[in-house]
Amino acid sequence: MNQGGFMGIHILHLVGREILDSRGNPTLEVDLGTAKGWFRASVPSGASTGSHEALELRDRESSRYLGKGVQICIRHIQNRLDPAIQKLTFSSAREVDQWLIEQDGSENKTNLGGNTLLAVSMAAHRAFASLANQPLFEYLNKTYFGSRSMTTPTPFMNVINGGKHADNGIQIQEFMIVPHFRNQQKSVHDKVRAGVEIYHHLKKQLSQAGHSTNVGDEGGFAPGLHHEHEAMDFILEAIRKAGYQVGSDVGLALDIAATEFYRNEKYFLHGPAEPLSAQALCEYYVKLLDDYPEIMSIEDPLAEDDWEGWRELSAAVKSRGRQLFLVGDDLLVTNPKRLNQAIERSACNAVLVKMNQIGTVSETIDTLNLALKADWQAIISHRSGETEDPYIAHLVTASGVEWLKAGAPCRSDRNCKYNELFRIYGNKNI
Ligand code: 2PG
Ligand code: MG
Repeated sequence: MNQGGFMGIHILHLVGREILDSRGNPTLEVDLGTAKGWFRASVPSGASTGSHEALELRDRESSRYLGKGVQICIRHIQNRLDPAIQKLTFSSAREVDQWLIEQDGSENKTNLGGNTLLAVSMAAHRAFASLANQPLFEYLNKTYFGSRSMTTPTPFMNVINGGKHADNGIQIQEFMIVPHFRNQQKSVHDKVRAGVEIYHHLKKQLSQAGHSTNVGDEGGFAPGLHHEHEAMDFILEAIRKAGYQVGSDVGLALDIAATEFYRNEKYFLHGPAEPLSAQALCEYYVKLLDDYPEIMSIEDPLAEDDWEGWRELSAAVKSRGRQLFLVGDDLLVTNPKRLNQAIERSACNAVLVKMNQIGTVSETIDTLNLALKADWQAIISHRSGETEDPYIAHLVTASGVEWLKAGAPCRSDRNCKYNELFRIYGNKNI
């Protein structure tokens, strides 16, 4: 950055405010003021968070929003960041991120909070995009991805919720449909449409079978099913009923979120009566993959620090020649150090990318680029607690990555991401 430099952006103001996320919890929104106008961004919040994520700073005052207020972030913005930033001019959004990281000065954003830093970082990128007269996706693409060519995004839509995102007794957190249309050229509109049609068929079937069609945190249904097979069978039937081919048109993806049921080196996938060792759990997955060949992706099948379990599953899948995305979410927390470790140990082959796990836009993209360089798959992801900010639709477009995990096509906190894709891709039918 340069003091009073001639090029770049002079940030005149930073204003933080508390808004509500999709779960009715407070979260942070920032307005960043420049001579060109105001730029706004808000941050999401997870429920099944990895312990290695950047710190999400909250007030912890139980008398206010049950301790979840973010007034402390607002004070950091008002008292520390805003007065300091007004003296500076930045020539790139990455410079703003570097400055934010220095202001925090900790390994895991524990001083100012990953949520504080991310909100400012996101807004700063919007400001720089505007300065360049570019939509956000184009600015991110040119700045960070060497103008890597676009790929039509394919949604991972979470249509049945369990685990921490629902109260229905299923341990697996997410059952997703992936309308990838492997052998056909389809637009993003067609892909999202397929997901919507399957979602509505699923609702009809669940209802006809006497199940609740109430939805969980990410808009997927949360029926009181007893076993994961039941959930998958309902979904496969819905895909067929909607007129799509299971496997070649639409695949299945699971987020096990296994850290949530891991205690004392045992996995309680099927409740307290059936503790499973990592090895037994891996055998279970191998059988599941045989029984359901349409599963194309499994996220967090093992706990966040069970490196040996991950390596074992990865080797078992590879030795069977099974094509599968083994996705690290809580394991990797969008952190380049953990990603490098996973690459060295062959722990998995895909990374879930969540901006608030690491705390700035440029660091998020550095991790993503590291994964792409290692020929890994990457999935750009929302959080279970979301806002109406459709930022991730721009990030997935900019990166040229195909996969966007953004929840069921239900509730505006999820649909705003799909709607933004419709705007970005317009009538281009790409
Ligand atoms: C996940 C996410 C998003 P959360 O585990 O992948 O689906 O959930 O935001 O609660 O961590
Ligand atoms: Mg996950």
